[in-house]
Amino acid sequence: MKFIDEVTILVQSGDGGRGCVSFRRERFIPRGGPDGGDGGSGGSVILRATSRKHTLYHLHFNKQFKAPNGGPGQGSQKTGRNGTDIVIDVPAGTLVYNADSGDLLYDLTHADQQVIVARGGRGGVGNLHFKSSTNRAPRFAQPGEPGQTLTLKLELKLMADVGIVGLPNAGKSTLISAISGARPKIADYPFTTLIPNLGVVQPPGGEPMVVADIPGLIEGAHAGSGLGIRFLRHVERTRILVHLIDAAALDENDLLRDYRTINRELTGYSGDLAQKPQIVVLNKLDVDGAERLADLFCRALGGQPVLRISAATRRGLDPLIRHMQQQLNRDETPGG
Ligand SMILES: Nc1nc2c(ncn2[C@@H]2O[C@H](COP(=O)(O)OP(=O)(O)OP(=O)(O)O)[C@@H](O)[C@H]2O)c(=O)[nH]1
Ligand SMILES: [Mg+2]
Repeated sequence: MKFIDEVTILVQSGDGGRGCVSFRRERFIPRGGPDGGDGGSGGSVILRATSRKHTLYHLHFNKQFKAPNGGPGQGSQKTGRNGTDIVIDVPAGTLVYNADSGDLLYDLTHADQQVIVARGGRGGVGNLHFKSSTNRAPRFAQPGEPGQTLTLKLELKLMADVGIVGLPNAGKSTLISAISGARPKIADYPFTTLIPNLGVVQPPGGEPMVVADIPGLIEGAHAGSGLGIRFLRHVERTRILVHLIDAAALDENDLLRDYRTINRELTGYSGDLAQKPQIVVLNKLDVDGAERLADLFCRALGGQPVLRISAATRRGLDPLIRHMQQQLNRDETPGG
């Protein structure tokens, strides 16, 4: 399945049905009164956020949604049928823009939130309603109200509690697969992972945390190099970051350089990203010599806390998960 995080769709609500002009016809009552029913309302188009979708892929091929019109009113005071609503499921974290004006219309941040993006037209009133003492036999009814047509641009910004950032090959995908059910591709070359992956970490006795593996961050990403800029926007809606650094490097300068490169990219994209609480984590501590580089790196960073793990051998993962929980509890602002 492809990762689609942007799509443009056309939505059309149904027209309201027209009201009916009709008169009662009964035996022995030569001129019955008006009995024209109202038209039914047109169907609406509704967007609903769901936790079962993680991309906008399903909208990539089917981009037009037209809800049915309301049925016309009928004689004998019968109301026309209402057009059924169309419900379009989207992942939580979907922003809805008017594609023509560029205005942000809605932000569906949590599952089960729903909005009517195109409201069905109201049905017209039948001639029954126009009966009065001065006009006992109205020969008119209202037309139905027309539906709305709108072009919407949907943009997904993943909502995750924790974003794992780091240069290619740092071990982000290895880490997310070690702590959650996510199974992204892992390999010994940069740019293995091409799309962000979400996983749920379930700490024993704690709240589940949604974690995102954000690939593609490289030098110059914020200015458009590679795919990084597309994925930086997913970092925007994570609450805290795990900044993962490959400690199986040649010398401690590599570690510092990698660390600063990622921080520069975050700052370059937006001040908000740079301000997010960050847990600095050195990975691949199972490799010979990594411990020594880690010591030097920590010294260079001053007193800042740095965790040491091996995602491959699972060393240090429990303390890391506890740290993530603590940071999230400290930072209670939802959505980030
Ligand atoms: N020795 C050792 N190797 C590791 C560890 N974690 C990851 N690796 C290896 O490092 C390589 C890169 O790991 P990935 O998890 O694919 O790295 P990534 O950060 O997701 O890389 P991209 O998807 O390319 O951005 C793989 O060969 C992993 O097996 C670790 O703790 N120790
Ligand atoms: Mg990866």
